[in-house]
Amino acid sequence: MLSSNTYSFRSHRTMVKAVAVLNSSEGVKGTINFTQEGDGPTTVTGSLCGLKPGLHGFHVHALGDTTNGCMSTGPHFNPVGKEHGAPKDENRHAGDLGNVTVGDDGTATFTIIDNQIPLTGPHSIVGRAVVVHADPDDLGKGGHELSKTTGNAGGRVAYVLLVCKVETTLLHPSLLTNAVAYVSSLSSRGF
Ligand SMILES: [Cu+2]
Ligand SMILES: [Zn+2]
Repeated sequence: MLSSNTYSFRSHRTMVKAVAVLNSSEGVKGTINFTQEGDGPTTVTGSLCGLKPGLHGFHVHALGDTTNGCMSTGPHFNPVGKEHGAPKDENRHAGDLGNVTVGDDGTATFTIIDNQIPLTGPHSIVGRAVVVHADPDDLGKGGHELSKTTGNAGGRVAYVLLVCKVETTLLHPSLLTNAVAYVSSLSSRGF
């Protein structure tokens, strides 16, 4: 007989994806994809164009409200009441993703892997806004009066909502092994 322990089909992980499409009156365009597997980190991959070369502050802001353009997206997403900081800092807003680097051709492609921007649960960033700023984020260390709240990253040049959340259930690799074992056990018994 097959034991339920040996052929457990309970283990699976959920893959959640979200996409943000940037479009601004200043001509900034781009697409940013977010992927999270299970309760692991979120991988952010993006490409942007139409920005001036150099560093640009890149954050998740708290509100998905764009009735007043970038300004109504609220402050940096900060569900646990911390100060502004760098992505690797212990003391940072969840929405602090640092800077994106734009090349001389005005484009940027980047990958960010981060533990504080889940796509599910109470601190999910889905439905909030992604904002690209005119200036570099000083990561809380610039000594400016705005360093500890916004990184003094200047105007908000583009924003988007995180939309189109898609969940798919991934088969855990061990399931495949179990399935193969199950099939071979059937055939060995003459099925
Ligand atoms: Cu911002
Ligand atoms: Zn911040």
